[in-house]
Amino acid sequence: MATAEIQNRILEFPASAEIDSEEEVAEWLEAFDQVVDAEGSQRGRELLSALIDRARESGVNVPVQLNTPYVNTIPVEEEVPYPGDRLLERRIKSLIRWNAMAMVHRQNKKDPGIGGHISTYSSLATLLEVGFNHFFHAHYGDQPGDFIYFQGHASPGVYARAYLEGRLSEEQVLNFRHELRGAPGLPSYPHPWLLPDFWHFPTVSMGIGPLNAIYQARFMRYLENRGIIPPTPRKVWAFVGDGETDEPESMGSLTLASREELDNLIFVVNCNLQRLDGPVRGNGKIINELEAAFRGAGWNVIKLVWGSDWDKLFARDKSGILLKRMEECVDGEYQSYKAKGGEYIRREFFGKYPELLAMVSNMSDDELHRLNRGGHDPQKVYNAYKRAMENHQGPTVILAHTVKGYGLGSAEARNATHQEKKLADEALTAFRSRFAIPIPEQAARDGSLYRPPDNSPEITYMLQRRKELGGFMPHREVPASNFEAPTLDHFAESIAGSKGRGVSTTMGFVSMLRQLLKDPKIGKLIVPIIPDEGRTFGMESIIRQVGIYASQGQLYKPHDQDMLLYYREEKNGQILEEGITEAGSMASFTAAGTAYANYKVPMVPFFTYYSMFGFQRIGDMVWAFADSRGKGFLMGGTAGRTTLAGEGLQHQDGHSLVLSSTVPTCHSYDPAYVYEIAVIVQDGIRRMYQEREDRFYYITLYNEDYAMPEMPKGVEEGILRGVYKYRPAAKGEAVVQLFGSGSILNEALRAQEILADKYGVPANVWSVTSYNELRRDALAVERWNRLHPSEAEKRPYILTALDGADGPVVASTDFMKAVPDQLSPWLLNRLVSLGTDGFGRSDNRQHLRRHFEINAESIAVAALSRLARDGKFDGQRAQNAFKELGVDAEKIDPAIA
Ligand SMILES: Cc1ncc(C[n+]2csc(CCOP(=O)(O)OP(=O)(O)O)c2C)c(N)n1
Ligand SMILES: [Mg+2]
Repeated sequence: MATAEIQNRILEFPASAEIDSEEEVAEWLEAFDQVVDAEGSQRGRELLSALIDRARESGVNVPVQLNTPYVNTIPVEEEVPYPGDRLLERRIKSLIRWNAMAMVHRQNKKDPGIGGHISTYSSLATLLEVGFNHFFHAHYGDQPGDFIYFQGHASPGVYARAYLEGRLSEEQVLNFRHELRGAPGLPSYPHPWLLPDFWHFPTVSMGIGPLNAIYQARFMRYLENRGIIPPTPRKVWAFVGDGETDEPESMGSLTLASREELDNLIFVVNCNLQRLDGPVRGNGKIINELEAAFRGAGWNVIKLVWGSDWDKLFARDKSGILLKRMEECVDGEYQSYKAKGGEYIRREFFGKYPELLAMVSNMSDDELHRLNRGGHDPQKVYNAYKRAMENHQGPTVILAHTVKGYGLGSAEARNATHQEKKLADEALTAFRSRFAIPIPEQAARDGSLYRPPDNSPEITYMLQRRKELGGFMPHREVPASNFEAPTLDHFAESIAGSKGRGVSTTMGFVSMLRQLLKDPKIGKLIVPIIPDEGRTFGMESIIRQVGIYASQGQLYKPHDQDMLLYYREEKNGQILEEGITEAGSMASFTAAGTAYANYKVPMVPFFTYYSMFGFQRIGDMVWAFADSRGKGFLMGGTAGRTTLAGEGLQHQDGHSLVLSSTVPTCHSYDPAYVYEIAVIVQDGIRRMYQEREDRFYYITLYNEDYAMPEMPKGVEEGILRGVYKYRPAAKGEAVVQLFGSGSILNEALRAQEILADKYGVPANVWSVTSYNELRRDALAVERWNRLHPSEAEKRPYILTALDGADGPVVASTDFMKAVPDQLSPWLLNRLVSLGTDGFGRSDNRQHLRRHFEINAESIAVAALSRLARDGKFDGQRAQNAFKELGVDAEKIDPAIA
């Protein structure tokens, strides 16, 4: 076979005009064959590669060849025998198949439309079972375990195994997709939020698993190189759908894995040739396409195309005709072969060439149909995994050829198989027979679960295998912690104010981060993450302080080496400078923010980025982070539609706070002053790591410089809950309440002066650090009141805080009006929201704020206008104020401009 393979490879090279003699080619081939026959394929490979080098040196244009023939990468003569009990493992796998199918089937019988999937797992079963029985190491004692990213739609199979292992009760399994019945149930897919002692990684949103797996493997090395955890042989396994590779997230970071030489990373692509609607590449070959992409990206590629049944046919194939036919067929045809059966395979596949047809003349149609694919052959899978484990030159991908809906009879390899949820009675009994499930016919028709007794050979074997590999998987555990958060005293510098110097909240935050990095207790746990935006945020000093993580160290002398703040890269550098990839940075944030559970080290990530390119760009990854019970700080820099001057429409963010408000465990803040950030960060670290609450933070950072005041006394609670009175009216009882957030608080303060000085209207100014926290509190209180009508009504914090403060509330923000509008149910018609709805513009802050009607003048006239409508101020005087303050009442609405 090896010879045919190589011949084919050579013949595929474009014919050169100079080679006019077939004889000459034959001579070369013969010589080559002799070497391979005598010294093996490795020697053949070396020879070829030396020849290619020589050709290149001599200026011969050698074509780049990223594809190998459509056969297994591991030749049969290099395989080792299977170490397990094949028969027993097959029995176990059959039982898992049955229970996985039965669990989905039953739910849909009793509750039509509840959904579930059986065909993904049916194609993945062997790939997972060989792993469970021989490769996946669990975490136990001081032994670190492997990380496994399961294909989300294969969850029934993973549950079915845990059921046989005795880890999930029958009741739980019977409540698959029925989580809200007052009894333990099972979530549809891998969700640590819903099953926190089981799942580690949410994967079901296509593309998120593979991307996170790459950065997980990289973060493991980061922790090792920084001495936070000892180096370990553990692996990150990512099971990925072939259709899933369509997602840019799946393929976008492949070169990071090879650049970082992540030999702790193994991808297994389940190439069942189908996605949801139909074939992945009906007109081509997904395995070859992926082979070229992964190899081009520098991965070690193992093609696992054909099962052992084909070996004897290959052995008989002296002319290479079988391989030729395999190369000719496209995936749409391969799918049809499995969907249509043996007679069709004989006619359409083998029948194309008489020689090929003759090769299978002694085989029945049934035998032809059963000719297995690599991903369904434990021997081949074992060898591929072993090879992957032994590879120490970067990441490995195994491209495993499988059949979607394997074993599902008429649903096998059909386009509609992904959506298959219920089997007909005959299909159930056929399934029972095919996989020899020892249950009565009626039980089969009912889709009853089946678990053999604890002392059966199957259960004994599978438990023994898992014991040897360290325990059950998946299994998530959060260790006890004696983490002590730094107190607010540690943030003294941030709380003291800037003594009149103009600084931005971004600068204030960077100083705070520098202090945290120096902290003897938690400094080393801090993980600063930046996507090529460090300079924008003034982080050069941090780069100098703790260095950028570079697994190879710094192999060059940086041009700015003589400067104080040079570009410092180090093997144990602390900063993750991710380059221009918010998705990759978010994946790092996810690895770091879940390290408290996955690595048992409470890493505290701060991911600082351009706020516009956060939630709206990678919102689904943030959602998965929350599902993962991730902790840490998302710092939205260059925030605000008008504070970021000059950049215009694509950059100016006025809505990330709307988006962040949708994530249940995300706590969003929009601080105006550095001391507010200090209070939020200190309390955040305490709550997440000391109190072990599953929450994380989104904090906006602005780049406008102004004097940062010293923290007034007694404002901490207000900062954290969302609002506090910052500057009361200088004279008289305030008749208007001005709310301001972030940089726009300064406009509210200026408006307070205009109102007092020019119109004799006293106003209080409040800093609103979080409308979202105020809303959540109010909703919770309201719900309690609704559920307890006989008890004394409670009051939301926003109303308690405003006690005695009357008049309209004019809320101005650099974000959309929807942000303050979150409080409208409680402020009723008192609320006037001023915000930045609409597309941004390139201009300076003064003009931007006038355009969006959130400058001090616009705030002042909004207050007067509202007072006039309430009959508390003269209408004509209010109208005149527009002219006096230069606010154009007839200009276009910025929301539609
Ligand atoms: C981001 C995203 N888009 C769409 C879907 C819906 N979806 C679920 S499974 C699936 C097809 C999966 O095909 P493949 O990756 O080949 O997995 P297989 O089931 O074939 O193993 C799709 C489109 C999803 N889960 N996530
Ligand atoms: Mg698929």
